[in-house]
Amino acid sequence: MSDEVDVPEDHPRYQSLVTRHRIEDGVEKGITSTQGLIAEGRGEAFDYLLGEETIPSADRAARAAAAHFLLAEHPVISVNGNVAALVPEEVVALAGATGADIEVNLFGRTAERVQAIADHLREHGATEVKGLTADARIPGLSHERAKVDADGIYDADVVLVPLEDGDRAEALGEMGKTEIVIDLNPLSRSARTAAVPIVDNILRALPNVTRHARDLAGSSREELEAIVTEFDRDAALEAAERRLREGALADGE
Ligand code: PTJ
Repeated sequence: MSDEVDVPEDHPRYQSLVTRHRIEDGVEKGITSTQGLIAEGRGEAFDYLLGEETIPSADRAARAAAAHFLLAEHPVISVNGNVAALVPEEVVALAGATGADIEVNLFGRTAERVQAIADHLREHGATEVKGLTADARIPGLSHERAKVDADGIYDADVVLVPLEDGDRAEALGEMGKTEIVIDLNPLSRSARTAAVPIVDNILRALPNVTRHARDLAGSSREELEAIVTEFDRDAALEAAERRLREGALADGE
């Protein structure tokens, strides 16, 4: 990543500066919305409090997410402007490891931005990107995020929805879909709605889910189902909140 930005890798804020640069670049390329800059700032603050590391409960959540992906008939990874700017290759890698579809779904949807994101994902190795047809609607949602592909998110049984506000997460839950959320804020409505909330930076969380999926690829349905059943979402949210409020020593995580 050193060629991305003119900051030495031993700079104490290197990762954060690279991340900011990717988001800025995303805005310049018409991929990320200006709202996305605000979301990034919010995420950074939470990550700082988490200690900028994957806490054990987030790792358990990533493993449960991988098990859900492998059990699913039709898993879909939903991509917005921040996700596309930050982790395009990692989205493609997770789709490859789990057979998931990739679908662009935006709060600030414009035809140009959907196209720019689809092109960007293809430049990073995606073969098929959904979300351009938008021929179905998620019931109960009035804004642009309701627009989905009939053979994509609308048809999915498991959906990964990273970095977004809560009402689509709720509406997808009401459609009976299993939702996996990646969000650094354990108090957010989307994290609280998810079957599997992964409270971690997407930069760490996505490769971690892929690693677990590769590791679990040879497991039986029974083994995968046991991982899903054993995962305790409330305990994961509580552990993350404790870490934010009290730090690493207090929570034993
Ligand atoms: O591209 P669009 O038009 O679909 O818009 C996308 C944004 C992100 C602007 C939109 O979904 C939005 O406004 O989101 P919010 O309500 O700001 O929520 C974003 C959540 O993601 C917040 O809880 C942040 O803490 C969290 N977040 C931000 N960056 C990261 C993150 N979580 C994990 N990893 C990050 N890098």
